[in-house]
Amino acid sequence: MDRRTFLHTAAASAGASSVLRNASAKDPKPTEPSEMENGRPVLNTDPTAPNILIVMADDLGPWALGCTGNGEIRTPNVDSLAAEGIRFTNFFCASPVCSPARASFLTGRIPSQHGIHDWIKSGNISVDEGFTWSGKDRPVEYLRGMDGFTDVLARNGYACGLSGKWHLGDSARPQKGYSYWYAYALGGGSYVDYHAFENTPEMVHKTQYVTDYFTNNAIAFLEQHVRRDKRPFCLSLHYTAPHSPWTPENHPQGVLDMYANCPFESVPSEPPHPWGGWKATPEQRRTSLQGYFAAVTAMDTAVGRVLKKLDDLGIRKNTLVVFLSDNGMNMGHHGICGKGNGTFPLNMYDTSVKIPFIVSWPGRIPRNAAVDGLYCQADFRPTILEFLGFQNPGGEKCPGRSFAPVLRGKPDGGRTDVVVVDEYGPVRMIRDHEWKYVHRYPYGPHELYSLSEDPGEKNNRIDDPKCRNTVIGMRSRLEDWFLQYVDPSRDGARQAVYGKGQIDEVGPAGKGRTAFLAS
Ligand SMILES: [Ca+2]
Repeated sequence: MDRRTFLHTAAASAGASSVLRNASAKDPKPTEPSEMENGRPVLNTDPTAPNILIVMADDLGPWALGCTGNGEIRTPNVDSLAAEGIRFTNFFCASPVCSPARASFLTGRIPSQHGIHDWIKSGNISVDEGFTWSGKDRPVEYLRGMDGFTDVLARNGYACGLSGKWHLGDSARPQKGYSYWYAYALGGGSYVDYHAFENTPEMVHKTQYVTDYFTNNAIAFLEQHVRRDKRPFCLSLHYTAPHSPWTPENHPQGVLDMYANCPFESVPSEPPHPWGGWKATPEQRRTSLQGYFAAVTAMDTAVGRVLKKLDDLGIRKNTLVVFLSDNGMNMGHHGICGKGNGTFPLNMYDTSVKIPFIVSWPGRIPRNAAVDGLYCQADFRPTILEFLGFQNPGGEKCPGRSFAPVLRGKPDGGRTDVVVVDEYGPVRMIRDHEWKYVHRYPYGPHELYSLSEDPGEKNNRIDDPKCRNTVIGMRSRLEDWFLQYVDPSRDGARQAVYGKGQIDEVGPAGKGRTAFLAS
């Protein structure tokens, strides 16, 4: 079972067509890989085409970082990224669960455009043994035919590498322009007993602490790259931390010990939510929080290793670093353990939909800045492509809006009437600075919160006569917005998404097969 050969052949998916940069920027100038020059590393020093490092955490709520005010958790390296860059205080996932959010970040499409509406339970890998969550499994390339921003980067001369979690189907196959593919086989699981792909379709069994494994592969990419390749790179380092499991055998004792006496006063302990909330004993709560905090700190230490490697290789000054999570997380907030699917009906609390988002490029973008504008993952693709001077093919059909001016230290002129929209199957949310409205198709229950008066979202005003016009107005904006962008064949409002996993494609591609599990 350690090693298994697959029948299908991995193939890089970078397309051949060229993409023009915006007229205001320089012409496309893909460069070819080259050998070391006189035994010294060949470094990309072109400030108009910086290297990009994307560090994505898994289920990391913004509340679980020192730089957001948590005095109990230790995250000095992420805190230093924030201190030397921009921290976004109102950044939202496109859907509060792993796979849909990751797909939206990559493609700029909302779930009702890309068709991934729940965490992918089946379609990750090809195995006959029943060791996956769904028993036997076969690969499904859920984003087949859709461009990621990494495809655009690859076509414009970037070397793209992935180390870590993929969780968008067919994990053995390099996709979306990545030519270095060290992918975690499933979406999550044990930190010390798991499978991965190491640039080949042959799966390997690993027992190294997974956070260190991803980090080592990321560092290997950096070392290999500067030895032989002067092209800019985009390295996606996707941790599974701090996603469960949080039991002691999954994390290093040394980092667990750091929290042995932690009171965990930074995390609310609320009565179990009526929709299937967290019924933990005090001992279970402590074990889970200790493991969660340990997973965060171990990841932070690993991030520090990667940043030091950038320094040691002399490339930090020309590398844009982005740190984010795929979705938010409740660890007792609202009496929930989990994110959007921590309850049923699925929830859209800020703790589920708000994510940490930090961008750092010392000397090039503002430092120690906090930006409170409303942004979401679908904005990243247009932002990074505009920032680099590339066109965004298909962008006009997607809702994302570039916030590249913010990275340049300029006021962000648009979005005075900001709308951030989230969706998880038939549950949709619209939010501005003042109000949040949640609509559940077709029967409800619906919710309305005054975020200025009730930031904890405790008082549902949906039936308050004083709020009738607010409900009507926000519902209308929500429906208009989705009508503008939804692909009817992939419309989440029509899908019975339970938060228990997606096992097949939706719409015509699924040919009538069941796509979502109910239990
Ligand atoms: Ca996640």
